[in-house]
Amino acid sequence: MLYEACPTLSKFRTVFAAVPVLILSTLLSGCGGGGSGTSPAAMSSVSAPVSTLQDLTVNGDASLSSRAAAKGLIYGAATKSYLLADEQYSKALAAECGMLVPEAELKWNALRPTPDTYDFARADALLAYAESHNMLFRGHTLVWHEALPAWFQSTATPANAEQMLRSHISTVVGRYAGRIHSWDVVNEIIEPAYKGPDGLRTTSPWYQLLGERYIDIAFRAAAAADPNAILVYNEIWLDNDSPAADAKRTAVLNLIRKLKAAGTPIHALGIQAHLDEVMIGSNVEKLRAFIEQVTALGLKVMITEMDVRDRYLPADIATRDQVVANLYYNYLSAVLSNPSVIAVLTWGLSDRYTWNSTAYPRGDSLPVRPLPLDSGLNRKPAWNAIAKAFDNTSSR
Ligand code: 9MR
Repeated sequence: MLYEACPTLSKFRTVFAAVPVLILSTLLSGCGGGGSGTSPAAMSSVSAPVSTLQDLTVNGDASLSSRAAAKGLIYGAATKSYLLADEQYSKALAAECGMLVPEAELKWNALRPTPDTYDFARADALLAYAESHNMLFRGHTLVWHEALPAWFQSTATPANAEQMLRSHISTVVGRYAGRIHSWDVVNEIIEPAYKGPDGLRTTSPWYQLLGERYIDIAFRAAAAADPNAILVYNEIWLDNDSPAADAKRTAVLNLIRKLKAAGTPIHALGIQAHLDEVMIGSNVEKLRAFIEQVTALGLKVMITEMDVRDRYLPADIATRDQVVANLYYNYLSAVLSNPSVIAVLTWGLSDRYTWNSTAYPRGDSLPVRPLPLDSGLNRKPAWNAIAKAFDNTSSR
């Protein structure tokens, strides 16, 4: 199927009244008379502007996971255990995904009702579902500054934090050892905006309790508990072409170098890829160069939480879906050109269930459309974009 070209310029002008100029110029640059091709966005963009007509036709109706697998790649999605009760949805997960990742069930606040107890019921249910449908399973996440239980703040101290961290990791990773493809050992640990040393996220309780060494402790504890899992450092907001993202990418590279030099068992970088409106005019070449630097340090790369916000896009569904799909396609084509990228996961599968509905709702209250399937579980242009990026990439 070939998707609709740009709607009328007047429509864009009305709807985009509040949108940053960069995005607007990029969108218009694909609309015949609208773009001169010399706007800053057009100049910095290495692939087609997101509003141009891209042919996202794919052959056949094979699933995303089988198209990925044909290239030695993995495709999967995040879900929550209670959503499996939605039979239509759980069938779609089984049909499209070769890997599942729990959106919440393996976080501290889900697993640790009290300092001395664990509740594995929901994580176990998700893993059982994945295994019964021949899907791989990811662990997310052992160390994060968010999603800590209410008791954590009053219980963790500089004196007991190392032991708490070690015993949590050995218990949780040990329980699932041999059944987990990869663990997000540490999540979102760099944030140069806080001006801490080496760009480390100084507001993290783990940093405040243990200093930088919590990172090495966590990786070593995970490796000891499951020597076969791929151990991942998962990070957010690495994608944009902005000074903030430049600083973040630099700090991430420095940290990886430091960890490798210390012999920390880190195997992969997770690039979350929660793409936003800024990414629409972005230079994916920078991202590709960053991935090359990461892989030159001996790490694999996983795209771990991909979705595309549509909060500032026009209400018109065909237009919105086209812009979102083009961004999926441009981004994935760029990152998959590096064969060390081994997996792509979306943060959810269908617009029926997405964190963006509450975190980034649209001003006009229309439902958001950031994922490959619509809320009726039908394949959208974003699905075609992912499928085509997989079809076009080379084998791993
Ligand atoms: O999508 C997740 C949401 O349902 C949870 O309430 C939230 C807190 O646990 O975490 C969200 O997932 C985040 C992920 O764990 C790490 N990267 C950012 C994701 C979106 O906030």
